[in-house]
Amino acid sequence: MTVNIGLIGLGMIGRDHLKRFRDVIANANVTAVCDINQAVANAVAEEYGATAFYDASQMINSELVDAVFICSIGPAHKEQILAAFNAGKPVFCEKPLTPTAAESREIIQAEAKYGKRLLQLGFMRRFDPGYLALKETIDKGELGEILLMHCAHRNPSVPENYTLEMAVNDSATHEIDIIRFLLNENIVSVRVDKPRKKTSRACAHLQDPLIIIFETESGVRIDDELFVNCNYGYDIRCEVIGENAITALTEQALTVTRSLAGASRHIAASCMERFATAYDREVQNFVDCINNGREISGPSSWDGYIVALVCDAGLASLQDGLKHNVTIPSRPALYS
Ligand code: NAD
Ligand code: ISE
Repeated sequence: MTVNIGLIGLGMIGRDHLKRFRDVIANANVTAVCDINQAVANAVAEEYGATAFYDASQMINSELVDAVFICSIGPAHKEQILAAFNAGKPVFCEKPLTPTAAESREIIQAEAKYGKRLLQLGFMRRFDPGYLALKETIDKGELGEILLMHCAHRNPSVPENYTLEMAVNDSATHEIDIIRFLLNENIVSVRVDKPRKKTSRACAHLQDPLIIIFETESGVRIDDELFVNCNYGYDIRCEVIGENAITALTEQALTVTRSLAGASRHIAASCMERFATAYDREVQNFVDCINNGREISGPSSWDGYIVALVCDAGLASLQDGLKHNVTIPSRPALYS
């Protein structure tokens, strides 16, 4: 069977996923595309042989669409997810689930009312071979008791409309999710530290870099460097410090070049390059669940809700510099 996909939001990641559906993903076809920018919707529809829509709810309810793929901006997610749930259609949504935990809670309630999982969230790092290898090492107990983690999230640059808050609820969201995934426990406190020095490359409204300190239920302390104008490339780092051993993501390049300049490795230029395999796998998982009649799997609305709770605390800390605790509600059976 071929799943007919309706894709909403034809910006940077939306177009990357469109190419993926065309070139990589099996058993799916993008039949409809939607963007509030009508010129963009028309041009992309023509390029991909899809039907153009300018209103998400019309596209979601169209017979052309079996499943909904949301790549619009965060503030538009809630309404589009709820429309897909109302139509009983499976939905893949790019992170964040929603910009606030209160909105995410509405999604949890709506999915619970439906009675089974309908949503996969775009936390693609859970499909990345490097992070999966880290998780395997941790789960085997090779490190002993985990004590610390050091993370870095470096982007070469960000556009002018990237706000200080986005360092927490757009970029650090990825670490917040992957920390829970790797350590099998929740984050219980957050503190955002604003170093006195900032890069001259950042816009005036940004403090860049930032350091975020997380603590988990068992007391693992994690520092996350958010440096979104690092200039040299898209560089994601993660080192886990255990009592017996230490493990870390390696450089992602598969080769080393030796020359008169010394030994060098290629560094990815963007998330699309760094996480290409992870994106391919997460999207194929979504399509396969639908095709095989399985309940949707992978990162859930619940994961998105918990991340949003941590982000809310992070945003509060961004204001006052203090440590903010996160209270984690008990997990409904639907997400066990
Ligand atoms: P973008 O600004 O490049 O594109 C967003 C598109 O959505 C624009 O074309 C805009 O016109 C359209 N849009 C906005 N509101 C809409 C609405 N109500 N209905 C239909 N279309 C609408 O943004 P982007 O960088 O592509 O990011 C999109 C989403 O993907 C965000 O949630 C972002 O956090 C996420 N994202 C995830 C990753 C990842 O690594 N998983 C990477 C980049 C972006
Ligand atoms: C962007 O939205 C992403 O999700 C990227 O993966 C992340 O690295 C970047 O900082 C975000 O702005």
